[in-house]
Amino acid sequence: MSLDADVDGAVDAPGEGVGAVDAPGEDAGAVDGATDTSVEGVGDMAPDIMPEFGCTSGTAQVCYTGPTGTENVGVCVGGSQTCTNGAWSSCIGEVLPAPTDACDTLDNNCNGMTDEFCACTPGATQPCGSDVGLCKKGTQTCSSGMWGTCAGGTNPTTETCDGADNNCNGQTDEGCP
Ligand SMILES: [Ca+2]
Ligand SMILES: [Ca+2]
Ligand SMILES: [Ca+2]
Ligand SMILES: [Ca+2]
Repeated sequence: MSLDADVDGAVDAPGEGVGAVDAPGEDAGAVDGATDTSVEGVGDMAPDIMPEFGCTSGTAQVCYTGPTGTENVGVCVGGSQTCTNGAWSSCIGEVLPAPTDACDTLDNNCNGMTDEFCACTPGATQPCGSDVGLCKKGTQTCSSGMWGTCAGGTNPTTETCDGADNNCNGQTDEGCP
């Protein structure tokens, strides 16, 4: 029998799979995070504090349901909710982060950076094109965060034997006899 090679490889693999048990246990802790630390697993049997339930009808409080750290950043602000029949209403008037940051000079996704995905500020202009040979630079304008087409300039043309650099590559009448 020749067992040597097969045995070594088979033993190692199953042991590594045990680590997968950790993941389900972590999910339970997210709901009642404050009570977990001292009592560990036994704490589930003692529902002593439930601060999230119930309210006094007619009262109001500020609220914000966006991700932590985004309130009052960029366009994001909190709202208010009122207590009716012992339950809080939904949060009214809050502004939550947008999925992306539109190119509008505002921090729409509330990450502290304004228009971070935009190449330019709407309405801005810059020179474009080439001023080599017969070419003249034009101007392009920023629209929706992207530079528009180059307008007002002179673009390269096919090189002809006319004493000028028509294709704007820095060489005059290249290829001519
Ligand atoms: Ca923006
Ligand atoms: Ca942003
Ligand atoms: Ca040329
Ligand atoms: Ca030419």
